[in-house]
Amino acid sequence: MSCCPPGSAPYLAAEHTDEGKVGEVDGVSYYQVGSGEAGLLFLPDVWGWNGGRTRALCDNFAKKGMSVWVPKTLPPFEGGTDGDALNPQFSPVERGSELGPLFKGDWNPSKVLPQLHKVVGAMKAAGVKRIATLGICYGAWNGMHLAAECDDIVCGASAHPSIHIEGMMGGDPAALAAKSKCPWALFPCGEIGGPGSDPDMYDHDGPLFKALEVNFPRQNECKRYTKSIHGFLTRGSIKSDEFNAGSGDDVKAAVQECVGDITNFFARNGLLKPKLYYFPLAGRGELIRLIAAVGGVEMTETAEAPADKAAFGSPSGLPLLEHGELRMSQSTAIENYIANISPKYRTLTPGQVAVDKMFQCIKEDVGQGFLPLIFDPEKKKTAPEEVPKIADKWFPVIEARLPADGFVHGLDFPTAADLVTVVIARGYVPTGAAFKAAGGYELAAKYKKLVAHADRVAAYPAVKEYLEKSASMAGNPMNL
Ligand SMILES: N[C@@H](CCC(=O)N[C@@H](CS)C(=O)NCC(=O)O)C(=O)O
Repeated sequence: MSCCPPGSAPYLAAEHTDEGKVGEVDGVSYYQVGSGEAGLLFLPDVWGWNGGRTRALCDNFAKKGMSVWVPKTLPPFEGGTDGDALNPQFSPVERGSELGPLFKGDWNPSKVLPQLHKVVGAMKAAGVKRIATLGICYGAWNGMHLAAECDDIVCGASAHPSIHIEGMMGGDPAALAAKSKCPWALFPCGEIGGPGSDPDMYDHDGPLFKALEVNFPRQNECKRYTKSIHGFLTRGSIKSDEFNAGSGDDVKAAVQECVGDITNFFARNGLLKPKLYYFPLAGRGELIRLIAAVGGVEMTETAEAPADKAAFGSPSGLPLLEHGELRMSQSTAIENYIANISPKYRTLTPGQVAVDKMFQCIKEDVGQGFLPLIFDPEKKKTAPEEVPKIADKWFPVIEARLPADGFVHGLDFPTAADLVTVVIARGYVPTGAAFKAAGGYELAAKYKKLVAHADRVAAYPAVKEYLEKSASMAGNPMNL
């Protein structure tokens, strides 16, 4: 849940001034805001490209680092909204039966998808490299059809999905979902069977969700907004003279929560890059960097700490991580998060993940032992006796778990457990500096297996490439 109090997000205001511009590609108009490689194709509800708070939401997603595009695809009905879809006063609660002919006719995906493909082309031409779709109600029906035929979509999300229109048109929504080429996050509304609710096909036990899980196991998400009604994200608590899907501060709070859920799902699926805050040295950051490099997660990094570390859950220390709306601290937790979202590490078993975590914690214990010996001038004097003691306490434990050949889990790629050995054997802060303080402790002389394992891991192509570029592994900005 967002930490902001209800009403504070600018997209919740009744009035909104668009921050983007209108463009056109091959006869299809669109609203566009934001820039960069992360593209969001916003597929609106039955009020179209300028309905409710659609553009306010889009402007907000743009501020999170997305290039947002909203196609205008529907011939207007009774004047529409800004020339698209339904007019703002149209009530689907009272007149829902009038929508069927539109869904069968000009609003059918067979008419809409060719237009969406043109906008996807324009997005790519503008430099977008990764595309997520956000389908609102009816828009999710188009989104699911697009996800079945378009290889460019990395993930889809939907608030109050109406993919069940596929069933109303004689098709099978689950069969459609089974064709999706990407995972989805679904946010249906209401108590199942209650007023303003979405059907249970979207829930974890529902046929549509299960169909998505076949090709993307454990990558799909569903969270039911039981206290909100269908339509709340774009039309809850909007201008009073328009059709409203619920009203009041609770609805606004749910909108903020849902925007956060959508953003974080997009982030986890590679649309947005995580940002690491850490010093240019190994310390508690190097394993995070290595896991990202081998796991296939592109990260950005800065040594400039944010003003509000408390928002990350840290009283003062780094590393910190920012991803989507996620703000977090604690190196081991960050290592776990990056491994969790890594495409490479998706198939690790709970047992393998647990052993990786064990190695990560041992690395932290080793660090806790060495850090005072390199930073505290008095304790530094004891390094010649203390460093071998710490080494003899922990390194035999590590060596006992290392294979004579290959990697810890017997896979053809190294995981966090293997990468820990590289951080210990090659990182300057704290191990290299502690060895120096001890008068030149020779790790390779006593712990040959550990060093040989680190060498093997360092030769793995992604690690090798990382080490060739890394300034932090040997980084010593404090002259230790
Ligand atoms: N338990 C925390 C410890 C964080 C920590 O102590 N970080 C050190 C650098 S490795 C730091 O920033 N110290 C300065 C400070 O706390 O202000 C973690 O694992 O991330």
